[in-house]
This record gives sequence, C-alpha cells and structure tokens, in this order.
Amino acid sequence: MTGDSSRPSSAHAPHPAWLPDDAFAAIGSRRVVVAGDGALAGTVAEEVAAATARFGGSFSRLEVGDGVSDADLVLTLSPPVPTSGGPDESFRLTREAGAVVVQAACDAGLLHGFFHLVRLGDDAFDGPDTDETHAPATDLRMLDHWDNVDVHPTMGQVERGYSGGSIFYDDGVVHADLSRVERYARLLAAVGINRVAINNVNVHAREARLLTDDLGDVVRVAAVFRRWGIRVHLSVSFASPMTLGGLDTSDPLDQGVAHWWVRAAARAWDAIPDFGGFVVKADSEGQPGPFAYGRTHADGANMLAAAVEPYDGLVHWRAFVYDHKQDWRDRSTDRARAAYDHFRPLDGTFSDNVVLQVKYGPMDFQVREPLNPLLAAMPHTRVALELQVTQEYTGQQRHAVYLGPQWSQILGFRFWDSAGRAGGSPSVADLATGRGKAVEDPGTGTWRKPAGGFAAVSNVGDDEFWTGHPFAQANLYAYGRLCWDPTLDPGAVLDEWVGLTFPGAPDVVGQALHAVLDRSWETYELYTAPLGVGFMVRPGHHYGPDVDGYEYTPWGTYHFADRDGIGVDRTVGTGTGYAGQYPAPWSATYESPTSCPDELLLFFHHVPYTHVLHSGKTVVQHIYDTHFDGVERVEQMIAVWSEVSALMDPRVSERVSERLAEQLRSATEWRDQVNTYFFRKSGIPDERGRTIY
Ligand code: GCW
Repeated sequence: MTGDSSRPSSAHAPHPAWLPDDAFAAIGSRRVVVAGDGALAGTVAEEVAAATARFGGSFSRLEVGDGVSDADLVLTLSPPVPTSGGPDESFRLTREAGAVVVQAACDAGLLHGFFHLVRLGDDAFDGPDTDETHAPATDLRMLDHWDNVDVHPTMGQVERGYSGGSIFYDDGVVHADLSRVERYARLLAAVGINRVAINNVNVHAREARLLTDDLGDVVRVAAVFRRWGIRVHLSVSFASPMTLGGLDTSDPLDQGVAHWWVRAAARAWDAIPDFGGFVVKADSEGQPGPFAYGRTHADGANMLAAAVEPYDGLVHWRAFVYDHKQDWRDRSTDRARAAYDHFRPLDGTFSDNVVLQVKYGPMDFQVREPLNPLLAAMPHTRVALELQVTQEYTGQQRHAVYLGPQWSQILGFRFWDSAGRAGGSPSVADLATGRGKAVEDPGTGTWRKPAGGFAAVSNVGDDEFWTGHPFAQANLYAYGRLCWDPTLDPGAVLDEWVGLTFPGAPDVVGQALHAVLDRSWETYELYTAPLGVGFMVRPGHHYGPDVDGYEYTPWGTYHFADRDGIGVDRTVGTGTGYAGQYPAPWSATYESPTSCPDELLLFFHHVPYTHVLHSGKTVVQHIYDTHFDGVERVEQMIAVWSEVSALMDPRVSERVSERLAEQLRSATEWRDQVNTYFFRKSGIPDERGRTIY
C-alpha cells in the first residue's frame, strides 16, 4: 500500500508538537546570558534571543569567563575538561538563590541543557538550590527514516509511513524548501536525538545514488541537522559497487570493491565532515549482501568499516536476517532463531566501528514478543537495540497506542535474572549503553564497551501533526527521552509531553490523556493477536485482522492453529530449539508451558485450546475475554476523550476523534474475526454466551 491511504493534507503549518511558543515563556521572561562559541552555542543564543523578544526578558551574549551580573540564567561553555573521547553532551545545572547556571564542556551539552530548562519551565527557576550533572546514557541515539526518494510502486514515499509524505523527498527529488526538516531537527534536538539516517534500509536504485551523484542533496539536509547537533547517516546498498560503480562484483573481499567503498566514503566525508556513516540491511528480504559470494556478514561489515574508519564513521549493520522463502512444514527453519543463528558465531569478529543493530524481538516489531536473545549473545560486539516508533504492527497511527510502557519494559528486561528479582545482572538498556554492571559472560569475562546505543524507525512525515495521529507524537517524544535516560518512567515522560504540547490545558485534559494512553499498548494487545503468537495482520500493508493472512505464505510467521490447538513449539525438547538460545534462567522458564509467562505462551508452545493459563482461564476463553475487553476499553477511551475534546485546539480534536472512531471500528473487526475464527476452529462456545459471529 502506498503509505497512508488517508493521507492528510500538508497544507497547514506543522503543529508545534512539544515546542509551542509558550514552552519558552519561563526562559523568555527572564534575564538570560549565553556565553561561548561553537555552532550550537549560536543555536542556543538564537533560541534565547527569540524567546526573550517574545516574552519580555533580556538577552546578552558574552565571552566565556566574562563577569556576569544581574542574570537569572547563564548558559555557558566551561573551559575544556578532559573527557574520555567522543563528543561530550553532558551539562551541569546549578541553582543558587534562584539564579540558574547551565555549564557544558561542549556546545552540544549547552544545547541539551537549554532544552532541559525548557522542559522544566518555571520549575527551573523556582526550585530549591541544586547542583546536578546530566549526561546521556549513550552517545548513539539514532532515528532511521524508511523514506524513499522516488515513490515506490508498492511502499510509497515512506515505507511503513503513516504520516503523509516524506519530510525530505517528493516523488524523486529532495524538497527545495527544507524548513520542515529544520523544525523537525529542532524537535529531535529537544528530546536528545543526535543521529538520523535519512533513507530507507531497503535501498532502491534511485536512493542508492544519494551516496554518489546526489550527495549534494545530502549535504543540504546535513547542514540543516548540524545546527541542532544531529549527524546524518545514509542507508547504502551492498551492491553499489556494481549498480553504481560498474564493477562486476560486490564481493567484500575483492580489492576493487573495497577501493570503491574507500573512495565513496572519502567523497562523503569530504562533502559532509560530520557525516555519521552507513546503515546496511544485507541478505534480508531481497536486499543484496555478502552471502552471494560465500562471505560472512562480518566480512561485509568489516570491509565497509575499514572504508569509514579514517573519519570515525560507523557501520550500523542490521541483524534482521532470515529466510523469507520458508516451507511451513520445515520446523527446523524457525524465523525466530535466524538472527542468533547467523550472528552469534560471528561474535568477536566485527571491527570496532561496526554496530550490530538488533530488533527488540526475534520476529518483527510485534505488539508482544520475547526479547531477542541475540542481544545477550554478543559480548564482544557493539550491539544497538532497534525499536519501531512507526506503528507498523501497532495500529499504524490510526490507533492510539502509547509505546513508552512497552519500551520501558524492554529496556528493563534482564536476561540473567528471573522476573521480579532485584536485578544483579545488566538490563537490556545496560547492554545497549554499556552502562550498569559489567556482564559476566561465561568464560569470557566482561562485555565490551563502547556499546551500540539505540536506533528506531521514525514515525514522521509531512503531515500537519508530524505523526498522523496527534497522540503518536508522544511515541517520538518518549523514544528520545528514553534514549537519553532509559530508566525514566514512561508515565512521567507522558506527563512531560502533555505539559509541553498542551500548555495551559486544565488538569482534566492531562488526566484524560493519561486515561486514554497509559494502558493503550495493553489495549491494542487485547484485541489483536493473542498470547504472543503475533502477526494475524493483513498481508502486504499489515493493517487490520486476517488470522490466516500469513499462515499459508513463505514468510515464517505461523501460528499453526488447527482444530485442537494453537501456537509454535519453540522448545528444545520437542520444537525448534529457539528457547535454548536464552541464557538461564529464561531458557528454562520459556521451555516449560508451566513456567512460561501467559503473554508469551503461544510464542513458545503449541497447546490445546483447553490449556489452562496462570490466570485460571483456558486459552480459548482468554481469547474471547480479551477481545471483548479490548473493544470495551476503546469505547471507554472514546468516552473519556469526548469529555475533554472541546477543550482542545479544534484541529487536534477533530483529528483525534476521527482516529478514535477508526480505532473502534478496527478493534471491533479484530474482535469479531479473531473470536469467530477460534470458535469455529475449536467448537468451544464462549462461557458467557456473548455474540460470536
Ligand atoms: O517489518 C518489516 C517491514 C519491512 C521492513 C523490514 C525491515 C524496511 O514490514 O517493510 O523493511 O521489516 O525492518 O527491514
């Protein structure tokens, strides 16, 4: 499908999202000094100048070390302090008798400090004396755009894009007017994102040329992001030496191929000195890769890594590699196993500047999956956690689904501790950031640092609200904030977003948005595929229910429902062996249907419909109950929203109401299709006698 079929008009000025003018009132009404050089200090100075002009404060620009008197706020670079390498984005915030000072060693820290104050608003000035240092959990906080330069015949301008067209491209060309990109960069900087890949990981012919003939366009885009401390990356095609360079091979061990990449990298960094590097999807879903030459993914990644190494460039190499032409009868080929099977043997063989980018689940961004065991299996590799902000499998920005709670759960998961125990071992966030306690890897000691940080697929387009559903802005906001500090509470992050985005709104609005969004991820799970089994979406565009949609296809996404039961046996004992990819205790926990958590039961086990869950319900009754509950919850969301919608900006109100109506229609469709399917398969009636068609 071509992106969003209900493509909203982009005629309106973009919604200010979490940076409306009023968000700057606290700073803008005070006496503010900005001291220091550097491009980003200049950006901060421009922001402060605009805010003080708007709200009646005063602004002066000084040299570092100049005496300051009568200022409420000083944002200043401090004399250089030795850091452990890499850009220092930290800042120190002190407040003494109401006078606030933000000090940073680098101008990037000054920018983050400035936006921290914006978030705090008046609290920044009114709070008690303080002395705090803030630093991001990782310096790799990236967003990946799946935008195509050309409109793709089936995927449209933005693959899995639900927010109109692309903010970068318009049917074959880069926009002449990049003002929307500028606004976007400002929004991203305000939540701490510092790297953006600007084209789809499925690199088609036109998009491949961004690296060569059309580098000039990338230069323009990079210049916009640079003002906001954000570095640009490109997705590249592994076949480029052939398709762009005219060589007869792309073999990573071929000297000519390696030279082609060395020259391409030299040109890229010559044109864009702060270029970030390459993102690569290889040997996956039809993309070219090293397998064609009998080479490994380490051979491929390391060859590219050598080309970008002189510039401190990175290669983000995706681990989403699996056979998409499977035979459902062949239970030895389990898509869930694939990433681990391909990459675990390569641990320790990747160059220092290769980041292995691993999706959070072993399948594909489903509403519920176990954590990808590969995240725990690469102690000598820089591993990045990949999330999906765009809601491909979570309602496509027509459904209100706040993903903060899901991500928080993912980030806090501990592979070496059973649920509930105070974690002695590292969390997923620790693995991705290199922070926290060192991991004791059996036999090899500690994990390697630096780690790979975070990456996620963006949900932004040229839609008036940026994200189609206005509430989907909260996901973009939360992703940035959780990258900066993965321990943040997603409810508190939602509070921040509400406070900034709807300034001055009465408390009832905040309460209503919490009531709608807090448990919305769980609600979506209730009315879609049950108990971790996944998919059941319509093939191709992935919106709406189709229980058997992928069951008879070669994509490896099966539920194996028959008249007796449902689920995928991924045990070591009798199934695909996937459960054995986890370290203890989870390998044992998942292996047995008795200890496997209910929400993942069908991911790991094939069970009869009469199997009794920990909740005390049978599987089939659970399916009926959750699907009825899910729709009721959407009805409640609509009721809550209707109480406050008149208090909102009418444009927001109209869009949200329209989307909620669609969510209810779609949830009802899900409920009826899923319930009917399992009633007919099992022949077991609903014990509460509700209508099942
Ligand atoms: O989830 C799948 C999507 C594809 C995507 C792929 C990937 C860019 O359906 O559209 O391709 O994942 O992550 O590479």
